[in-house]
Amino acid sequence: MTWPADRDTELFAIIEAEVERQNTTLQLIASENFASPAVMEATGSVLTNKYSEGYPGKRYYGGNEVIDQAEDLARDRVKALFGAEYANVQPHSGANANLAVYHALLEPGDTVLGLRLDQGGHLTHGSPVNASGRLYRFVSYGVTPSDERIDFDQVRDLALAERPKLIVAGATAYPRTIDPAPFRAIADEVGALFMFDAAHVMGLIAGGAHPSPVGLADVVTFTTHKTLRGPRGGCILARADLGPAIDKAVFPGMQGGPLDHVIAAKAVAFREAATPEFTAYAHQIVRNAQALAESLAGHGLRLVSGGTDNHLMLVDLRSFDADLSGKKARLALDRAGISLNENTVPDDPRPPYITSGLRIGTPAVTTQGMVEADMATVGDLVHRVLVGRESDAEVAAVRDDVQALCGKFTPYPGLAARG
Ligand code: DSN
Repeated sequence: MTWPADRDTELFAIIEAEVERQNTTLQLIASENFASPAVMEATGSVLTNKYSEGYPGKRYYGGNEVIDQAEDLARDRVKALFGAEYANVQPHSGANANLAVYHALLEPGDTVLGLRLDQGGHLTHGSPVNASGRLYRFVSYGVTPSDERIDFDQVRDLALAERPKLIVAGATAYPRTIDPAPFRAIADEVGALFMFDAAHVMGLIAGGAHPSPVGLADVVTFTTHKTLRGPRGGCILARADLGPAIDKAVFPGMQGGPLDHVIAAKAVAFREAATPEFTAYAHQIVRNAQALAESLAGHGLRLVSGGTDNHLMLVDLRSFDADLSGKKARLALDRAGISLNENTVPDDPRPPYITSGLRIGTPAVTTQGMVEADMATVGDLVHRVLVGRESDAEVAAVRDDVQALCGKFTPYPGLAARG
């Protein structure tokens, strides 16, 4: 064996720095989580070496008898977890999963309904800068101005007027439960297919904390690394009769060789998500989000829709401090060791790279073991930074308090020295 004998200290020092950052700062990005050691072990396995274009039993390369077992296990586990008829575990990401479904079900130019990006939708739900918006004719629905929840009257009116071939539900920054039932009813009324993009909430669905769209929607797409706490990747569930078209759309339509190491890690995550511990975790994510929302509201911050019933909340900063954009707030919080992202609020007057809001999520801190009382502390820390952002001393003091809090909930204590 002729591996290089010297350790790549340059690169591994960078990884060690990231371990240190994750261990000592607060991760409040709603789409992030801490994967388990078993998920990371599978991701770092020899399965990364294999080429396996095709599907189990129908590959274009030899030597796939072991890989077939891993992919079959992943498919069987995810189907059992969500009660699905069909699964494709190959999408490299949620975006790929969505685009593959469009490729399978639509022709270029077909009409699709999706949630507006600035109201919580995703780039792949028809943004003009995304392939979805360039290839298909997306028409956007939004939230009502009064309660900032999905406007189902508008969804129905648009569906009746536009006669879409597909209706897409799901969001990337929406703090309320999305009930799949009214979407199904509207899709049936106009003869449309119904896809639910459950990327953000699939862990909540696995744990029974949110209603499942599986069985109601024709197709459900999701990522495996958000609330579901698996490796970075995507997945598609669908009615059995749509399976062949979706398989073809993923490979060879959109992707080449699957990431077999990631598929194996998905199998690990699906097993973890089927445990009673994960059910408790999913419910705790929601309780923590509600506790954090309460703390922030108690400090005078306005929450979009007045609160949350999932894993995230959107803070509208405009009434708190007209001068404070989402971007300015995020940069100040970063200096204090609190990671989150700026986000548009409904009908945001600022552009998407500045924004008037913050998106704050609890999946990662809940994995660390934090509970409601800790969320009150986190809310206090966020508020202190927003108020004291011009004072280096105050930001440094919060940074110390963040480190002390994280010291009680270190996600990867064993990794600190290894990288
Ligand atoms: N980037 C993801 C998120 O943060 O929600 C969506 O793709």
